[in-house]
Amino acid sequence: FDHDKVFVIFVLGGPGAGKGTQCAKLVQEFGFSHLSAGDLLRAEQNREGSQYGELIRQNIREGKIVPSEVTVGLLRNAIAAELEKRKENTEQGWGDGKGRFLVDGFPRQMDQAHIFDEQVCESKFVLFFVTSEEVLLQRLLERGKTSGREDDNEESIKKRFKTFVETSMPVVEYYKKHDKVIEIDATKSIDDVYTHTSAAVRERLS
Ligand code: UP5
Ligand code: MG
Repeated sequence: FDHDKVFVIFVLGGPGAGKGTQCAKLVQEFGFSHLSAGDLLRAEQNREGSQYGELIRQNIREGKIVPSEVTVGLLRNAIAAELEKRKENTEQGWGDGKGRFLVDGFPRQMDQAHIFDEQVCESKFVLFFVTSEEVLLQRLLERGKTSGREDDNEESIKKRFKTFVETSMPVVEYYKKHDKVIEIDATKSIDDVYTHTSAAVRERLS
């Protein structure tokens, strides 16, 4: 990877904190490319001929972390594809060829953070959405009525919470030590949360 061409913001927070929702709004305002690690894994799970389908399905249902090489590989490919598009654009005479990415729901285990740093780039900063487990549970159960996601049921949700606390919070703590974390209260309405998100991002970019 050409490090000058990639700019990455990590978006973290518990299951249902609103990472995907806030990223969609950031895309509209700032023109970032949004890469959800969970979405990439679900797409790979359903891709015909994937050797990882069953492995991904089992881990997601159990709220466990899919082996890091798989997820980093998917992210690398997605970033490379986007950069290729940008390069073509610059050849046509527009854009600066840079890719600005929101990497959503990743890294959620310490080894992933190190692998990504080495193989792709260091993130500029981390957005971290926080609210209570009660709020998260309500949101996910509500979404589960229509999402079709195999992990939006009470049993899987509890397991996702456990993994988040035990495995993913240490990643957030690590980035806090490096002064990279912008913590945002994700309890209020989507628009209220976005007011803070947007202001925080604008400040960091300026
Ligand atoms: N909603 C959102 N914001 C709201 C607000 N402010 N007020 C009221 N409602 C709000 O939102 C969730 C729901 O809440 C939606 O219905 C939304 O309308 C509503 P969403 O924006 O989807 O939240 P998000 O944080 O993105 O929740 P998600 O369920 O996607 O988070 P997870 O982190 O659990 O899921 P993800 O897809 O990232 O990962 C799924 C699984 O993949 C993991 O459990 C793991 O098994 C696997 N995985 C890996 O193994 N490795 C990885 O690197 C990543 C994932
Ligand atoms: Mg999501």
